[in-house]
Amino acid sequence: MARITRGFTGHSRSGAGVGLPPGQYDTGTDWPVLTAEATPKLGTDAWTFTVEGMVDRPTTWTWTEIRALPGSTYEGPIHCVTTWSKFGMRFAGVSVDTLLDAAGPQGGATHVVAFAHTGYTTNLPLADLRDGKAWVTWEVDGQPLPTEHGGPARLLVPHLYFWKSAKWVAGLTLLDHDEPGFWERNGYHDRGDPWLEQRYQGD
Ligand SMILES: Nc1nc2c(c(=O)[nH]1)N[C@H]1C(S)=C(S)[C@@H](COP(=O)(O)O)O[C@H]1N2
Ligand SMILES: [Mo]
Repeated sequence: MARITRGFTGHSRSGAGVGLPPGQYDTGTDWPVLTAEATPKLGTDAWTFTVEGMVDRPTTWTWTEIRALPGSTYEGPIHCVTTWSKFGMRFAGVSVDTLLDAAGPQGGATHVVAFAHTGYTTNLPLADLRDGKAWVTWEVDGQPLPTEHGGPARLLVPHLYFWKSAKWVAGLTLLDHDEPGFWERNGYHDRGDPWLEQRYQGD
């Protein structure tokens, strides 16, 4: 079970720290909905998750199959580039490590494009999805993830701005190069580390 380390005051490679990242405010109990697309009618029967591209074993899980994998949880904050942060979130799902290990990333794979059932895409260095830093999640605070927040399941990469956490996630494509996703093509930062305030290209 991966957690944000409490009381950490130093600076890691990602600049992760405790409390509010620069330029953010605490939204309290409110959880804003931000979507550039129409909220889909996506039932669990139609939902699948695929890991493809530069992997030895391209793999697709159905809803039933992915839920049978060993579970993993995240407790901690999320940070949106529109300047709200929300603390004390409790998400449950599966670690992206479990999914990547099953598919077997090839040595040359360095980057990932996460894609959604709705067409949304976002890019990440493969390292940002490794070592207990990312989840596919279907439960929040003990309840099924609401549709407007990406249910049945979304990607969760809480150490980066929340636009990297693709709602209605459909899979990951592993690449040997970086390929900007939807917001990254529209002026947002390639990596999006909230502690380094990487909001827009050039930050
Ligand atoms: N499929 C999809 N995922 C998405 C988006 C989107 O438009 N489509 N918006 C992103 C953005 S910009 C943010 S801030 C978060 C918002 O998640 P929330 O609505 O659950 O707060 O989802 C991200 N994931
Ligand atoms: Mo966002």
